[in-house]
Amino acid sequence: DVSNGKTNSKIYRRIPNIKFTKLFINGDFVDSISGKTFETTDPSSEEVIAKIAEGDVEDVDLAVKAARQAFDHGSWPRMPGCERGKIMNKFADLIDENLEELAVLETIDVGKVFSFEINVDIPSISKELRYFAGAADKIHGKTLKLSSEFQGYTLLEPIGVVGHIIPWNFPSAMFVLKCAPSLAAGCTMVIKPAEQAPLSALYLAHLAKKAGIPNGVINVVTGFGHTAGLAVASHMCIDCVSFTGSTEVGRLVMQAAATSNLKTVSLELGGKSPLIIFDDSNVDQAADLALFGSLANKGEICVCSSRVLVQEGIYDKLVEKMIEKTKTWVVGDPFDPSTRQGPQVDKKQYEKVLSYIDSGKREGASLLIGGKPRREKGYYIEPTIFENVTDDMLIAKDEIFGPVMSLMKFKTIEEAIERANVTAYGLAAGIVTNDLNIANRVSRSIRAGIIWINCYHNFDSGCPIGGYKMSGFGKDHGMEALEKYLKTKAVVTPIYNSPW
Ligand code: TXE
Repeated sequence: DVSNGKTNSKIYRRIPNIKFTKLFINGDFVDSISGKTFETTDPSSEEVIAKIAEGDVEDVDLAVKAARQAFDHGSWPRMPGCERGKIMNKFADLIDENLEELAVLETIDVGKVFSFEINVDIPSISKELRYFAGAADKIHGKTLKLSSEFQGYTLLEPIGVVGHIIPWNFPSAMFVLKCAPSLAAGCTMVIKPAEQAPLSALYLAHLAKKAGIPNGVINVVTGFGHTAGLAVASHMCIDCVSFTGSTEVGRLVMQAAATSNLKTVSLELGGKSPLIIFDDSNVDQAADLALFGSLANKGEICVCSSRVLVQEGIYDKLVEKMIEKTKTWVVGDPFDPSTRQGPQVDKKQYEKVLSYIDSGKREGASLLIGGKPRREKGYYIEPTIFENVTDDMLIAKDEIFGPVMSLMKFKTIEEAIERANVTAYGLAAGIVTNDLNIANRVSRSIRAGIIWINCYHNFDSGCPIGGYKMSGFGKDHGMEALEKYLKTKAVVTPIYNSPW
């Protein structure tokens, strides 16, 4: 029983089973051309887990050549969609068969809670593959009636070689989120995982090969952002780059695309999402949603509800309930089944979060609970709630990406809408109310890519997600994701003596 207590947690720690540490290019695991490696560490122990091949410009170039060859001359884009779907389903089966191993890798590399990985996160990625496997043979264009002498039709063709640059907060999920729709479309790809969390990407590449995805279709170049990542964004033979990460780097990716070959770009960037709790809400449920929305995955989720706007009538009761619940929110060993929150991914993120906590104090917000590192070893931070947060404070404006909630009190629905929208971001929002009219009005008034009503962090392969404003553009999940990886070609021909 993998979710059964500390005994198992110790067993898993002793056998991290790191089988894949090299670049995956054209179906083989290879050293980087420079021979350089970098270390990936366990954020709960601060110990090095493995040395990983450090890819750079030349390695990206090799990977792109393999992907280009597989696209221009290989079988993947040319095989019937149902055949691609069959192989993708096999890939999904292999993920299910290797659930524990993947969950362990995520927990060790990122500090993610093991029980969540094995029960929710990793199972969701095989579902994602199956969703897009089913779409692979349903990619159709349109017939066009142009005029009496001409007819036309559109072909939806795979866009070509795709560069996927992914972050570390959901390494497996991001890998599949990006590769599943692009595989279904018939694209080939180079994936650049985040340097903080390369292990599961290499493991997934191995499973993809085992499933029968042809060599060169998926290539994985581990390495750093300013070298390997930038090389992907600026490569002349990549047709499309799909990026998830910080807004700052999103700009660089777009610049690199613009100054190289004008590849298409999609960006899923930062957020500062509001959760709006109205007076009529059930206090207990609202408190649970607020904590889950803000603290899940240690706040390392782009859609986290880091701003919680609470109507004045329910405010005091809600605060009391949240403090009570936060006290029972277990921070600690991510392998322990009672743990709700593991360590932040690395020292840089840990220090970033602590510095935002300091800035909140300096700018005059009141610290309700938390605010300190949790342990001597490991990058643990207490779940932290500030109140009396004003819209101009840094903790209300910037993406903190840690377990820090900012509470704000509001009076009217108009004020809630205005303050919810005051941010430069527009990734997600949540509404807690039993009043359908409020829910409808607010959900249409907020400029964000997904609105959760009486729920939060609800993701589904069929439900598109992606931002408004500075949270980026282009969707992941859903048929909208598939569209990113397709190009429309119009074909026109004269038609003689048409009766219509
Ligand atoms: O992100 P980066 P970091 C936010 C979050 C976090 C902050 C910094 O606020 O605290 O970003 O995290 C690659 N050209 N998000 O530094 O740098 C990099 O190697 C091309 C939100 O980890 O944006 C990695 O693979 N690529 C987010 C990926 O970009 C470059 C999830 C993301 O790293 C590059 C993660 C460059 N010049 C962080 N520089 C979300 N939206 O979910 C870096 N990379």
